[in-house]
Amino acid sequence: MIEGINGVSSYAADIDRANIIVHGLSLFMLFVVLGAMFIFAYKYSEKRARPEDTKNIKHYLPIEFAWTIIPTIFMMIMFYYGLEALKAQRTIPENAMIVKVEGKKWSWSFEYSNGKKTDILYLPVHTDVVLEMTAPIGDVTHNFYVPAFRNKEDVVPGKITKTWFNINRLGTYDIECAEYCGTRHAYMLSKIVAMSKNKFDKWFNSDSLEPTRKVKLDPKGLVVLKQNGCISCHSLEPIKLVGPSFKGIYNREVKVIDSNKNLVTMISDEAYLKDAILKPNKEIVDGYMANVMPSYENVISEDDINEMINYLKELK
Ligand SMILES: [Cu+2]
Repeated sequence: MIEGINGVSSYAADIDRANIIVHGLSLFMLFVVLGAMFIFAYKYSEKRARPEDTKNIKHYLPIEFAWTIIPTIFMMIMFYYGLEALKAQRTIPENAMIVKVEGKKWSWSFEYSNGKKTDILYLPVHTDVVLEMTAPIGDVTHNFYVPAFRNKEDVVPGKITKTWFNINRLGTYDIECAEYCGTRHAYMLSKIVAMSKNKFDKWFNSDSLEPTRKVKLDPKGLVVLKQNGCISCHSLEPIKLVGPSFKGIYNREVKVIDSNKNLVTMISDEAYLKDAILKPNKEIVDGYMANVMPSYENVISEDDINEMINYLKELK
């Protein structure tokens, strides 16, 4: 079964029902109209009927009532089920678990009430979860979309939007960005891992960033890179994405365009890397675009930046 065919949130069934009713009635109407069109085109074609054979009917009240009242009833049915589904999806429950979401070009990050930060959203099943979502000022509008939950909500710079769901089945579900947001929009992906309440609580109260102990823990520097969405634009492999690859980035010669628009050669030492994180538009590596990367000044702590650079040094 393709993941997400069966809805797994508490309101997915309402959305699916509205969807089937709207499409079902629309298809029915389409066949009625097209059917009548083909029957009349055949019956009254030039070969089969002359104009004088046909009575000149100016008005036929019963059919005028029928084609006004029946579609109106259909519209009201669609409206009713659509509204019910929308209400279920848009009524944010009280006393829910809250997770802060940040969507930026081009990654998602999640922050829990105890300060834990992850790039995958770990959640308990059978629990109301409210997401408080935003994007950094200067970024663009994104859209938090979990197909399996039938949920979709804009994520707007400088504004908090909310969405909620209650997951009713264990599993792993895709998060996508549903608002075109630039070069790496199609790769702005993450996952929701729905776990039992016990497992979630244990993880929530632990120091671990990943709930499965079996997995080898990432080095601190890599955790910081993931949490801040760095690797959605800078590959850990020797691949050119929106930004240069991280592989072998330390201590090599780089041709950059400096602030006076001159092409100069620099050595990517510690100071250079730090500058590239805090003032990304000061020097632009030749062949890349300016004003794509946001500054991480006051976003990533000094310690974390050092951990990142230590990690990059090892990535030969
Ligand atoms: Cu996006």
